[in-house]
Amino acid sequence: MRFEDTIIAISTPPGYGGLGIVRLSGQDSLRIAQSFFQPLRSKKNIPPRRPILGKIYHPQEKCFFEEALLTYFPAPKTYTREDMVEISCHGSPLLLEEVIRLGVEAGARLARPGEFTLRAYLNGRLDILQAEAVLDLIKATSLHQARISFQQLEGSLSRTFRSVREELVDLLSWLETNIEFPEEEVKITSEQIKEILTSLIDHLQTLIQSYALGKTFSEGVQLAIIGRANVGKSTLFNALCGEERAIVTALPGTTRDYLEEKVLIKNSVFRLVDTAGLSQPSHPAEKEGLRRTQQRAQQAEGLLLVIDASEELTSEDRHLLNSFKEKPKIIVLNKIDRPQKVSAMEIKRQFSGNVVVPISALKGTHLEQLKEKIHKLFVPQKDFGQEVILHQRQKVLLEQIKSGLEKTLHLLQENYSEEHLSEEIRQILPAVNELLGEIRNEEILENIFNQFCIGK
Ligand SMILES: Nc1nc2c(ncn2[C@@H]2O[C@H](COP(=O)(O)OP(=O)(O)O)[C@@H](O)[C@H]2O)c(=O)[nH]1
Ligand SMILES: [Mg+2]
Repeated sequence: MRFEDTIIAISTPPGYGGLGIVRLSGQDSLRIAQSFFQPLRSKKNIPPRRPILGKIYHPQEKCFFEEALLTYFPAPKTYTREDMVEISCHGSPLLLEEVIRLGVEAGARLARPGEFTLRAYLNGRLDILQAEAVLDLIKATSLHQARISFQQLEGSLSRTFRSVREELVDLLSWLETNIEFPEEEVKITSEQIKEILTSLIDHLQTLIQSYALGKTFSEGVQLAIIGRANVGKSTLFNALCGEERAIVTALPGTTRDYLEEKVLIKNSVFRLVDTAGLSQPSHPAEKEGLRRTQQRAQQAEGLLLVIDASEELTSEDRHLLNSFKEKPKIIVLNKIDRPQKVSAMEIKRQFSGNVVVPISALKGTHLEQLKEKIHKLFVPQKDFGQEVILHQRQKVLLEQIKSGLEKTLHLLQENYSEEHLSEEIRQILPAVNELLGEIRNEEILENIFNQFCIGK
Protein backbone atom coordinates (compact mmCIF):
# COMPACT_ATOMS: atom_id res chain seq x y z
CA MET A 1 0.00 0.00 0.00
CA ARG A 2 1.36 3.40 -0.90
CA PHE A 3 0.63 6.33 1.38
CA GLU A 4 0.83 9.85 0.05
CA ASP A 5 1.83 11.47 3.28
CA THR A 6 4.95 11.23 5.39
CA ILE A 7 4.43 10.95 9.10
CA ILE A 8 6.57 12.28 11.93
CA ALA A 9 6.65 11.73 15.70
CA ILE A 10 8.84 11.77 18.76
CA SER A 11 9.51 8.09 19.48
CA THR A 12 11.05 8.43 22.92
CA PRO A 13 8.93 8.91 26.05
CA PRO A 14 7.88 12.42 26.99
CA GLY A 15 10.12 14.34 29.38
CA TYR A 16 13.82 15.09 29.73
CA GLY A 17 16.47 12.50 28.95
CA GLY A 18 19.92 11.93 27.54
CA LEU A 19 18.57 11.26 24.08
CA GLY A 20 15.38 11.93 22.19
CA ILE A 21 14.51 10.38 18.86
CA VAL A 22 12.30 11.76 16.11
CA ARG A 23 11.11 9.34 13.45
CA LEU A 24 9.77 9.91 9.97
CA SER A 25 8.15 7.41 7.66
CA GLY A 26 6.98 7.91 4.10
CA GLN A 27 8.30 8.70 0.66
CA ASP A 28 9.35 12.28 1.55
CA SER A 29 11.14 11.37 4.79
CA LEU A 30 14.63 12.19 3.59
CA ARG A 31 13.66 15.37 1.72
CA ILE A 32 11.79 16.67 4.77
CA ALA A 33 14.63 15.82 7.15
CA GLN A 34 17.17 17.47 4.88
CA SER A 35 15.16 20.68 4.91
CA PHE A 36 16.30 21.28 8.49
CA PHE A 37 19.30 18.96 8.91
CA GLN A 38 22.74 19.88 7.66
CA PRO A 39 25.49 17.26 7.72
CA LEU A 40 28.70 18.39 9.41
CA ARG A 41 30.74 17.44 6.36
CA SER A 42 28.93 18.37 3.21
CA LYS A 43 27.44 15.25 1.65
CA LYS A 44 25.60 15.21 -1.63
CA ASN A 45 23.90 11.96 -0.84
CA ILE A 46 23.09 10.68 2.58
CA PRO A 47 24.32 7.07 2.66
CA PRO A 48 21.73 4.55 3.85
CA ARG A 49 21.77 2.95 7.30
CA ARG A 50 24.70 4.99 8.57
CA PRO A 51 24.40 7.66 11.28
CA ILE A 52 25.47 11.07 9.98
CA LEU A 53 26.49 13.79 12.39
CA GLY A 54 25.04 17.21 11.68
CA LYS A 55 23.12 20.20 12.94
CA ILE A 56 19.50 21.19 13.01
CA TYR A 57 18.93 24.37 11.08
CA HIS A 58 16.14 26.88 11.54
CA PRO A 59 15.24 28.00 7.98
CA GLN A 60 13.41 31.21 9.01
CA GLU A 61 15.71 32.38 11.74
CA LYS A 62 18.71 31.13 9.82
CA CYS A 63 20.51 29.64 12.78
CA PHE A 64 21.55 26.26 14.13
CA PHE A 65 20.09 25.19 17.41
CA GLU A 66 20.97 21.55 17.95
CA GLU A 67 23.47 18.86 17.13
CA ALA A 68 21.96 15.60 15.90
CA LEU A 69 22.58 12.22 14.31
CA LEU A 70 20.54 11.36 11.26
CA THR A 71 20.09 7.85 9.94
CA TYR A 72 18.33 7.15 6.66
CA PHE A 73 16.68 3.78 6.12
CA PRO A 74 15.53 3.33 2.52
CA ALA A 75 12.46 1.22 1.75
CA PRO A 76 11.63 -1.63 1.76
CA LYS A 77 13.86 -3.07 4.50
CA THR A 78 12.44 -0.88 7.27
CA TYR A 79 9.95 -1.23 10.09
CA THR A 80 7.15 0.30 8.02
CA ARG A 81 8.51 -0.89 4.64
CA GLU A 82 8.60 2.78 3.67
CA ASP A 83 11.54 5.20 3.56
CA MET A 84 12.35 6.12 7.13
CA VAL A 85 14.58 8.62 8.88
CA GLU A 86 15.60 8.65 12.51
CA ILE A 87 17.01 11.77 14.09
CA SER A 88 18.66 11.45 17.49
CA CYS A 89 18.85 14.69 19.42
CA HIS A 90 19.32 15.60 23.03
CA GLY A 91 16.33 14.55 25.10
CA SER A 92 14.82 17.98 25.55
CA PRO A 93 11.07 18.20 24.98
CA LEU A 94 11.49 21.77 23.71
CA LEU A 95 14.10 20.89 21.07
CA LEU A 96 12.24 17.77 20.00
CA GLU A 97 9.00 19.71 19.59
CA GLU A 98 10.87 22.21 17.47
CA VAL A 99 12.22 19.45 15.22
CA ILE A 100 8.67 18.16 14.83
CA ARG A 101 7.44 21.64 13.98
CA LEU A 102 10.12 22.03 11.31
CA GLY A 103 9.18 18.64 9.89
CA VAL A 104 5.52 19.59 9.71
CA GLU A 105 6.43 22.88 8.08
CA ALA A 106 8.32 20.95 5.42
CA GLY A 107 5.29 18.80 4.70
CA ALA A 108 5.17 15.96 7.23
CA ARG A 109 2.04 15.10 9.18
CA LEU A 110 1.94 14.29 12.90
CA ALA A 111 1.64 10.53 13.35
CA ARG A 112 -1.31 9.12 15.23
CA PRO A 113 -0.75 6.59 18.02
CA GLY A 114 0.53 3.31 16.59
CA GLU A 115 0.61 4.68 13.05
CA PHE A 116 4.12 3.43 12.29
CA THR A 117 3.05 -0.08 13.27
CA LEU A 118 -0.25 0.37 11.39
CA ARG A 119 1.77 1.08 8.25
CA ALA A 120 3.99 -1.92 8.94
CA TYR A 121 0.79 -3.97 9.11
CA LEU A 122 -0.88 -2.45 6.05
CA ASN A 123 2.34 -2.88 4.07
CA GLY A 124 2.49 -6.55 4.99
CA ARG A 125 5.56 -6.28 7.21
CA LEU A 126 3.63 -7.64 10.22
CA ASP A 127 0.34 -9.46 10.54
CA ILE A 128 -2.18 -8.28 13.09
CA LEU A 129 -1.05 -10.80 15.71
CA GLN A 130 2.50 -9.59 15.40
CA ALA A 131 1.35 -5.98 15.64
CA GLU A 132 -0.48 -6.85 18.84
CA ALA A 133 2.71 -8.51 20.07
CA VAL A 134 4.66 -5.29 19.44
CA LEU A 135 2.26 -3.49 21.71
CA ASP A 136 2.55 -6.20 24.35
CA LEU A 137 6.31 -6.15 24.22
CA ILE A 138 6.35 -2.41 24.84
CA LYS A 139 3.88 -2.73 27.68
CA ALA A 140 5.30 -5.97 29.11
CA THR A 141 5.05 -6.04 32.88
CA SER A 142 7.28 -9.03 33.38
CA LEU A 143 10.10 -10.77 31.58
CA HIS A 144 7.82 -13.80 31.20
CA GLN A 145 5.36 -11.70 29.26
CA ALA A 146 8.10 -10.08 27.22
CA ARG A 147 9.29 -13.53 26.24
CA ILE A 148 5.84 -14.64 25.13
CA SER A 149 5.29 -11.39 23.23
CA PHE A 150 8.63 -11.66 21.51
CA GLN A 151 7.83 -15.19 20.36
CA GLN A 152 4.53 -13.92 19.01
CA LEU A 153 6.26 -11.01 17.31
CA GLU A 154 8.41 -13.59 15.59
CA GLY A 155 5.22 -15.21 14.37
CA SER A 156 4.58 -18.17 16.67
CA LEU A 157 0.93 -17.30 17.25
CA SER A 158 0.38 -16.53 13.57
CA ARG A 159 1.69 -19.99 12.72
CA THR A 160 -0.59 -21.62 15.27
CA PHE A 161 -3.67 -19.85 13.95
CA ARG A 162 -2.71 -20.44 10.34
CA SER A 163 -2.48 -24.16 11.02
CA VAL A 164 -6.02 -24.04 12.46
CA ARG A 165 -7.19 -22.41 9.24
CA GLU A 166 -5.36 -24.96 7.11
CA GLU A 167 -7.00 -27.83 8.94
CA LEU A 168 -10.43 -26.30 8.43
CA VAL A 169 -9.82 -25.64 4.75
CA ASP A 170 -8.55 -29.20 4.27
CA LEU A 171 -11.59 -30.60 6.03
CA LEU A 172 -13.81 -28.45 3.88
CA SER A 173 -12.21 -29.65 0.65
CA TRP A 174 -12.53 -33.29 1.69
CA LEU A 175 -16.20 -32.75 2.41
CA GLU A 176 -16.65 -31.05 -0.95
CA THR A 177 -14.96 -33.96 -2.70
CA ASN A 178 -17.34 -36.34 -1.00
CA ILE A 179 -20.28 -34.25 -2.06
CA GLU A 180 -19.10 -33.77 -5.67
CA PHE A 181 -17.87 -37.28 -6.32
CA PRO A 182 -19.91 -39.54 -4.10
CA GLU A 183 -18.85 -42.66 -6.01
CA GLU A 184 -15.07 -42.08 -5.66
CA GLU A 185 -13.00 -44.31 -3.41
CA VAL A 186 -11.04 -41.70 -1.46
CA LYS A 187 -13.60 -40.63 1.04
CA ILE A 188 -13.32 -39.11 4.44
CA THR A 189 -15.31 -41.09 6.94
CA SER A 190 -17.50 -39.58 9.66
CA GLU A 191 -15.10 -41.15 12.12
CA GLN A 192 -12.23 -39.15 10.63
CA ILE A 193 -14.25 -35.93 10.54
CA LYS A 194 -15.13 -36.44 14.16
CA GLU A 195 -11.49 -36.96 15.03
CA ILE A 196 -10.40 -33.76 13.28
CA LEU A 197 -13.18 -31.71 14.86
CA THR A 198 -12.53 -33.06 18.34
CA SER A 199 -8.82 -32.42 18.17
CA LEU A 200 -9.38 -28.87 16.86
CA ILE A 201 -11.87 -28.17 19.64
CA ASP A 202 -9.37 -29.43 22.23
CA HIS A 203 -6.62 -27.28 20.79
CA LEU A 204 -8.84 -24.18 20.78
CA GLN A 205 -9.93 -24.91 24.33
CA THR A 206 -6.30 -24.95 25.50
CA LEU A 207 -5.67 -21.64 23.75
CA ILE A 208 -8.78 -20.07 25.25
CA GLN A 209 -7.81 -21.25 28.72
CA SER A 210 -4.35 -19.76 28.35
CA TYR A 211 -5.96 -16.33 28.29
CA ALA A 212 -6.34 -16.44 32.08
CA LEU A 213 -2.62 -17.08 32.35
CA GLY A 214 -1.92 -14.36 29.81
CA LYS A 215 -3.95 -11.91 31.85
CA THR A 216 -1.92 -12.79 34.89
CA PHE A 217 1.25 -12.02 32.96
CA SER A 218 0.05 -8.76 31.51
CA GLU A 219 -1.81 -7.41 34.50
CA GLY A 220 -0.01 -9.06 37.37
CA VAL A 221 -1.18 -11.54 39.98
CA GLN A 222 -3.45 -9.92 42.54
CA LEU A 223 -2.37 -10.51 46.11
CA ALA A 224 -4.53 -9.31 49.01
CA ILE A 225 -2.98 -8.65 52.40
CA ILE A 226 -5.53 -9.63 55.01
CA GLY A 227 -5.63 -10.00 58.78
CA ARG A 228 -7.28 -8.48 61.80
CA ALA A 229 -6.69 -4.84 62.71
CA ASN A 230 -3.24 -3.67 63.79
CA VAL A 231 -1.27 -6.78 62.92
CA GLY A 232 0.87 -4.73 60.49
CA LYS A 233 -0.83 -5.16 57.10
CA SER A 234 -0.23 -1.58 55.98
CA THR A 235 3.34 -1.71 57.25
CA LEU A 236 3.93 -4.86 55.19
CA PHE A 237 2.22 -3.29 52.17
CA ASN A 238 4.59 -0.31 52.43
CA ALA A 239 7.62 -2.50 52.93
CA LEU A 240 6.81 -4.47 49.77
CA CYS A 241 5.96 -1.35 47.77
CA GLY A 242 9.10 0.33 48.99
CA GLU A 243 7.44 3.59 49.87
CA GLU A 244 5.11 5.18 52.38
CA ARG A 245 1.89 4.54 50.58
CA ALA A 246 -0.66 3.19 53.04
CA ILE A 247 -1.51 5.00 56.23
CA VAL A 248 0.04 3.26 59.21
CA THR A 249 -1.20 4.09 62.69
CA ALA A 250 -1.16 2.58 66.15
CA LEU A 251 -4.97 2.81 66.30
CA PRO A 252 -6.89 -0.23 65.07
CA GLY A 253 -9.02 0.14 61.98
CA THR A 254 -7.46 3.07 60.12
CA THR A 255 -7.31 1.51 56.70
CA ARG A 256 -10.99 1.73 55.87
CA ASP A 257 -10.91 1.20 52.17
CA TYR A 258 -8.28 -0.66 50.21
CA LEU A 259 -5.20 0.43 48.29
CA GLU A 260 -3.80 -1.28 45.28
CA GLU A 261 -0.26 -0.89 44.01
CA LYS A 262 1.71 -2.63 41.30
CA VAL A 263 5.00 -3.97 42.61
CA LEU A 264 7.80 -5.86 40.96
CA ILE A 265 8.85 -8.92 42.95
CA LYS A 266 11.59 -11.04 41.37
CA ASN A 267 10.86 -9.80 37.84
CA SER A 268 7.11 -10.41 38.04
CA VAL A 269 4.37 -7.90 38.56
CA PHE A 270 1.96 -8.24 41.44
CA ARG A 271 -1.03 -6.14 42.23
CA LEU A 272 -0.72 -5.82 45.95
CA VAL A 273 -3.87 -4.91 47.84
CA ASP A 274 -3.91 -3.50 51.37
CA THR A 275 -7.25 -4.16 52.98
CA ALA A 276 -9.02 -2.92 56.08
CA GLY A 277 -8.72 -5.15 59.14
CA LEU A 278 -11.19 -7.99 59.23
CA SER A 279 -12.31 -7.06 62.74
CA GLN A 280 -15.64 -6.31 64.35
CA PRO A 281 -16.96 -3.11 62.82
CA SER A 282 -17.42 -0.12 65.09
CA HIS A 283 -17.65 2.60 62.50
CA PRO A 284 -20.06 2.64 59.54
CA ALA A 285 -17.26 3.24 57.02
CA GLU A 286 -15.36 0.41 58.64
CA LYS A 287 -18.29 -1.92 58.07
CA GLU A 288 -18.27 -1.04 54.39
CA GLY A 289 -14.49 -1.50 54.37
CA LEU A 290 -14.93 -4.98 55.83
CA ARG A 291 -17.44 -5.98 53.24
CA ARG A 292 -15.03 -4.90 50.54
CA THR A 293 -12.16 -6.72 52.22
CA GLN A 294 -14.11 -9.98 52.11
CA GLN A 295 -14.81 -9.29 48.47
CA ARG A 296 -11.19 -8.39 47.72
CA ALA A 297 -9.93 -11.52 49.42
CA GLN A 298 -12.34 -13.60 47.35
CA GLN A 299 -11.30 -11.89 44.12
CA ALA A 300 -7.57 -12.03 44.74
CA GLU A 301 -5.53 -14.82 43.23
CA GLY A 302 -3.49 -15.18 46.38
CA LEU A 303 -3.51 -14.07 50.01
CA LEU A 304 -0.96 -12.88 52.50
CA LEU A 305 -2.58 -13.57 55.85
CA VAL A 306 -0.86 -11.52 58.54
CA ILE A 307 -0.71 -12.68 62.17
CA ASP A 308 0.79 -10.69 65.06
CA ALA A 309 3.45 -12.93 66.62
CA SER A 310 3.70 -10.75 69.71
CA GLU A 311 0.15 -11.52 70.79
CA GLU A 312 -1.71 -14.73 71.54
CA LEU A 313 -3.83 -15.95 68.63
CA THR A 314 -7.31 -14.45 68.90
CA SER A 315 -10.50 -16.17 67.84
CA GLU A 316 -10.48 -13.86 64.88
CA ASP A 317 -7.03 -15.03 63.82
CA ARG A 318 -8.21 -18.63 64.13
CA HIS A 319 -11.28 -17.86 62.11
CA LEU A 320 -9.14 -16.34 59.34
CA LEU A 321 -6.65 -19.19 59.43
CA ASN A 322 -9.56 -21.53 58.79
CA SER A 323 -11.10 -19.40 56.01
CA PHE A 324 -10.29 -19.04 52.32
CA LYS A 325 -9.20 -22.66 52.19
CA GLU A 326 -9.25 -22.84 48.41
CA LYS A 327 -6.91 -19.85 47.95
CA PRO A 328 -3.18 -20.17 47.71
CA LYS A 329 -1.85 -18.26 50.69
CA ILE A 330 1.16 -17.45 52.79
CA ILE A 331 0.83 -16.92 56.51
CA VAL A 332 2.99 -13.99 57.46
CA LEU A 333 3.98 -14.07 61.11
CA ASN A 334 4.76 -10.42 61.75
CA LYS A 335 6.43 -8.44 64.55
CA ILE A 336 9.09 -11.06 65.35
CA ASP A 337 11.26 -8.19 66.60
CA ARG A 338 9.11 -8.28 69.75
CA PRO A 339 8.88 -11.07 72.32
CA GLN A 340 6.99 -13.88 70.59
CA LYS A 341 3.76 -15.39 71.89
CA VAL A 342 3.12 -17.46 68.77
CA SER A 343 5.71 -19.44 66.84
CA ALA A 344 5.77 -20.53 63.23
CA MET A 345 6.05 -24.16 64.42
CA GLU A 346 2.85 -23.86 66.39
CA ILE A 347 0.91 -22.40 63.47
CA LYS A 348 2.23 -25.06 61.15
CA ARG A 349 1.16 -27.70 63.66
CA GLN A 350 -2.32 -26.31 64.29
CA PHE A 351 -3.05 -25.21 60.72
CA SER A 352 -1.17 -27.73 58.66
CA GLY A 353 -0.51 -27.43 54.98
CA ASN A 354 0.28 -23.73 55.13
CA VAL A 355 3.46 -21.87 54.27
CA VAL A 356 4.48 -19.72 57.23
CA VAL A 357 7.06 -16.93 56.95
CA PRO A 358 8.13 -15.08 60.12
CA ILE A 359 9.08 -11.45 59.47
CA SER A 360 9.27 -8.00 60.91
CA ALA A 361 7.61 -5.64 58.48
CA LEU A 362 8.74 -2.69 60.58
CA LYS A 363 12.44 -3.62 60.65
CA GLY A 364 12.46 -5.28 57.23
CA THR A 365 13.60 -8.63 58.66
CA HIS A 366 13.21 -11.66 56.34
CA LEU A 367 11.49 -9.62 53.64
CA GLU A 368 13.68 -11.27 51.01
CA GLN A 369 12.57 -14.72 52.14
CA LEU A 370 8.97 -13.58 51.93
CA LYS A 371 9.52 -12.31 48.37
CA GLU A 372 11.10 -15.65 47.40
CA LYS A 373 8.07 -17.50 48.75
CA ILE A 374 5.65 -15.09 47.04
CA HIS A 375 7.37 -15.68 43.74
CA LYS A 376 7.46 -19.43 44.20
CA LEU A 377 3.87 -19.77 45.26
CA PHE A 378 2.01 -17.22 43.15
CA VAL A 379 3.79 -16.99 39.82
CA PRO A 380 2.31 -19.58 37.49
CA GLN A 381 5.18 -21.91 36.60
CA LYS A 382 4.07 -23.04 33.19
CA ASP A 383 5.83 -24.58 30.31
CA PHE A 384 6.46 -21.71 27.94
CA GLY A 385 6.56 -23.88 24.88
CA GLN A 386 2.81 -23.44 24.93
CA GLU A 387 1.11 -20.47 23.30
CA VAL A 388 -0.48 -17.91 25.57
CA ILE A 389 -3.30 -15.64 24.47
CA LEU A 390 -2.86 -12.06 25.67
CA HIS A 391 -5.73 -10.31 23.91
CA GLN A 392 -9.43 -10.38 24.50
CA ARG A 393 -9.99 -9.87 20.77
CA GLN A 394 -8.20 -13.14 20.08
CA LYS A 395 -10.00 -14.95 22.87
CA VAL A 396 -13.46 -13.85 21.68
CA LEU A 397 -12.74 -15.00 18.13
CA LEU A 398 -11.36 -18.33 19.35
CA GLU A 399 -14.55 -18.86 21.33
CA GLN A 400 -16.64 -18.14 18.23
CA ILE A 401 -14.62 -20.62 16.19
CA LYS A 402 -14.84 -23.24 18.90
CA SER A 403 -18.59 -22.93 19.24
CA GLY A 404 -18.94 -23.22 15.45
CA LEU A 405 -16.90 -26.41 15.52
CA GLU A 406 -18.97 -27.79 18.38
CA LYS A 407 -22.10 -27.12 16.38
CA THR A 408 -20.58 -28.94 13.40
CA LEU A 409 -19.69 -31.88 15.62
CA HIS A 410 -23.24 -31.94 16.91
CA LEU A 411 -24.62 -31.97 13.34
CA LEU A 412 -22.27 -34.83 12.52
CA GLN A 413 -23.48 -36.84 15.51
CA GLU A 414 -27.08 -36.21 14.49
CA ASN A 415 -26.24 -37.61 11.03
CA TYR A 416 -26.81 -34.41 9.11
CA SER A 417 -25.67 -34.44 5.49
CA GLU A 418 -22.19 -33.44 4.39
CA GLU A 419 -23.67 -30.35 2.74
CA HIS A 420 -24.85 -29.20 6.15
CA LEU A 421 -21.46 -29.79 7.72
CA SER A 422 -19.68 -27.98 4.95
CA GLU A 423 -22.09 -25.06 5.23
CA GLU A 424 -21.45 -24.84 8.97
CA ILE A 425 -17.67 -24.82 8.54
CA ARG A 426 -17.92 -22.11 5.89
CA GLN A 427 -19.58 -19.92 8.46
CA ILE A 428 -16.60 -20.31 10.78
CA LEU A 429 -14.01 -19.15 8.26
CA PRO A 430 -14.60 -15.37 8.55
CA ALA A 431 -13.76 -15.52 12.27
CA VAL A 432 -10.59 -17.47 11.50
CA ASN A 433 -9.59 -14.90 8.91
CA GLU A 434 -10.30 -12.05 11.28
CA LEU A 435 -8.13 -13.72 13.87
CA LEU A 436 -5.30 -13.71 11.37
CA GLY A 437 -5.83 -10.09 10.57
CA GLU A 438 -8.01 -9.92 7.52
CA ILE A 439 -9.83 -7.06 9.10
CA ARG A 440 -12.00 -4.98 6.86
CA ASN A 441 -13.65 -3.02 9.61
CA GLU A 442 -11.87 0.32 10.14
CA GLU A 443 -13.19 0.64 13.64
CA ILE A 444 -11.64 -2.61 14.82
CA LEU A 445 -8.31 -1.62 13.30
CA GLU A 446 -8.45 1.75 14.96
CA ASN A 447 -9.22 0.12 18.29
CA ILE A 448 -6.18 -2.08 18.03
CA PHE A 449 -3.73 0.63 17.04
CA ASN A 450 -5.12 3.30 19.36
CA GLN A 451 -3.66 1.39 22.28
CA PHE A 452 -0.16 2.18 21.06
CA CYS A 453 1.81 5.21 22.06
CA ILE A 454 2.60 7.92 19.56
CA GLY A 455 5.83 7.28 17.70
CA LYS A 456 5.48 3.50 17.53
N1 LIG B 1 7.30 -3.95 66.57
C1 LIG B 1 6.67 -4.01 65.41
N2 LIG B 1 5.62 -3.23 65.15
C2 LIG B 1 5.01 -3.31 63.97
C3 LIG B 1 5.46 -4.21 62.96
N3 LIG B 1 4.65 -4.08 61.89
C4 LIG B 1 3.74 -3.14 62.21
N4 LIG B 1 3.95 -2.66 63.46
C5 LIG B 1 3.21 -1.60 64.16
O1 LIG B 1 1.88 -2.07 64.38
C6 LIG B 1 0.95 -0.98 64.29
C7 LIG B 1 -0.13 -1.28 63.30
O2 LIG B 1 0.43 -1.35 62.00
P1 LIG B 1 -0.44 -1.23 60.67
O3 LIG B 1 0.48 -1.53 59.56
O4 LIG B 1 -1.17 0.07 60.64
O5 LIG B 1 -1.46 -2.40 60.90
P2 LIG B 1 -2.79 -2.77 60.06
O6 LIG B 1 -3.93 -2.28 60.84
O7 LIG B 1 -2.79 -4.27 60.01
O8 LIG B 1 -2.68 -2.13 58.73
C8 LIG B 1 1.80 0.24 63.93
O9 LIG B 1 2.09 0.95 65.09
C9 LIG B 1 3.05 -0.36 63.34
O10 LIG B 1 4.16 0.47 63.47
C10 LIG B 1 6.60 -5.03 63.25
O11 LIG B 1 7.08 -5.85 62.45
N5 LIG B 1 7.15 -4.90 64.48
MG1 LIG C 1 -3.85 -0.78 57.78
